[in-house]
Amino acid sequence: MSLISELQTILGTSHVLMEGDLSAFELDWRKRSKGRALCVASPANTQEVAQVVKACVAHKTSIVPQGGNTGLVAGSIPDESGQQVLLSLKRMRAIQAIDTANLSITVQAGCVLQEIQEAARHAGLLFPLSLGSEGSCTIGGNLSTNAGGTQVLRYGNTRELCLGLEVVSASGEIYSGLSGLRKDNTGYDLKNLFIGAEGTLGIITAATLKLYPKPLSTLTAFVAVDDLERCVSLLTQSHQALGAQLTGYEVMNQFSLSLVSKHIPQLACPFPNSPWCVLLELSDSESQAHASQQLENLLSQAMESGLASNAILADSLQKAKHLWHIRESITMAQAMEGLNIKNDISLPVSSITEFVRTSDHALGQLVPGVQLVNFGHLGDGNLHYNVQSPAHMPASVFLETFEDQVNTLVYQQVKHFGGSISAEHGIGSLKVLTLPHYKDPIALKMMRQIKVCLDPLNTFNPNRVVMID
Ligand code: FAD
Ligand code: 2HG
Ligand code: ZN
Repeated sequence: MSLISELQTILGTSHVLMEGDLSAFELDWRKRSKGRALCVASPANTQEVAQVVKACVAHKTSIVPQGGNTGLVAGSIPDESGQQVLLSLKRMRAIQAIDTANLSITVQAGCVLQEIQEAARHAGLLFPLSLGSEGSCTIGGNLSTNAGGTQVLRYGNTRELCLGLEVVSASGEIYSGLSGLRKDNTGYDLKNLFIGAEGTLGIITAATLKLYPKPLSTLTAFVAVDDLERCVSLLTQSHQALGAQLTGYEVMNQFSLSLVSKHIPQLACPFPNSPWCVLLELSDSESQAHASQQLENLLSQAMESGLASNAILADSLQKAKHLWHIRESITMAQAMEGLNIKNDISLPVSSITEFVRTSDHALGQLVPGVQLVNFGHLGDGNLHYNVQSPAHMPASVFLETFEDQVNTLVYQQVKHFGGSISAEHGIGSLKVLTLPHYKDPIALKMMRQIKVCLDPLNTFNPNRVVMID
């Protein structure tokens, strides 16, 4: 029997797509890479995933797992061969259980992040993972990329939010690790191999995740700051004043905010003349009045000492959402502006100002007039140091002429300052050839050994993250 016929028998004909417009599955979110799938297979449950894997292995066919296809490193689309099965987890979106005493939730991998947040809220609890793509990304994708987002400062990356996983292995066996245990030292921590593996080691089919008590109040401030150095000093001051109550600290340069104002005018920046802005969030378990007092004190000190030049304190949930919406729309506004180079980097917070000063200068010398869309999670030392063509140069010409040189310049700078070339988006196919230049060779060797051990036939997402000869 052909592979397609086998998949149709396992899943039903209507869940094996081969014709029509498959671009939603084959084109990456940034519209920079397009592949071609043999078919799109959409299982309804873990047993079906296991059967699909066994059939693909028998037919020596590789599998690309896909959740919401919001990844930014072209790791969730098939290659151009037309020979890979794209495995969409989107039908597997059940919330399986909420355990309020254990503060945990168990969900299928295709659950959309926002639905998990809502289910937690409904139970009077908080699932803190929060990203601009939360309306369409899935928890399987979040786990597979170890997504970060805007609450990492307080709650950690997706890895820190996961208690257990269910995974289909490359032999089609089901690893049932859906434990809600917070302590379990019975050998290697297998779940942490699959988290951040970008679909190269196994298919995540379900997860048990941590929930938290909902903070009593959450307050948001939008602050105008004259330069990045002051943004870093204000971060230090915020840590000192707010401690663990500081749940978010985002920076945005004015150029990134101007793109939002240009393409989404209802989200115009409140401080259009400020070179930098900070979005700061405080969560408090005492009272709204207590939180307001703390934030007001911090902001008035910042204004008096010259760290801040202006500030707005959102006095309603709606206003807070509006301010967050401005920040979270930068990626979309940048996409509306045109193709660009993304650098998702992390550095010690103490090196960030010097990194940006020297990198801005070097890029200006390489490409006069180059535009920097610089924003990100400063509290985590994570910048989205994105590079846009000069105003007079078409984006396609810019990318063709300068992409490699810009990447090399930025990555060399990252290396010099002791940073990482991927803080939260992963390696995918975009950075797979770059990684060996910046990763410790022994770490890379061990990564390849793990890949060969868990997926000896290179069935899962080949040529992503690590290349196997
Ligand atoms: P996909 O894009 O479908 O897949 C991502 C990777 O995971 C691929 O390698 C895929 O093969 C693999 N994969 C997917 N599901 C599974 C599974 N069940 N089992 C095994 N492998 C699987 N990322 C951040 O970290 N922080 C942010 O703040 C952030 N903001 C974003 C804002 C916008 C507007 C956009 C478009 C993206 C943003 N991202 C961010 C990137 C992206 O949304 C995240 O990486 C997200 O976690 C991907 O989820 P997904 O379901 O879309 O995964
Ligand atoms: C964010 O923080 C995302 O908004 C996307 O990680 C970053 O667009 C980007 O480069
Ligand atoms: Zn980010």
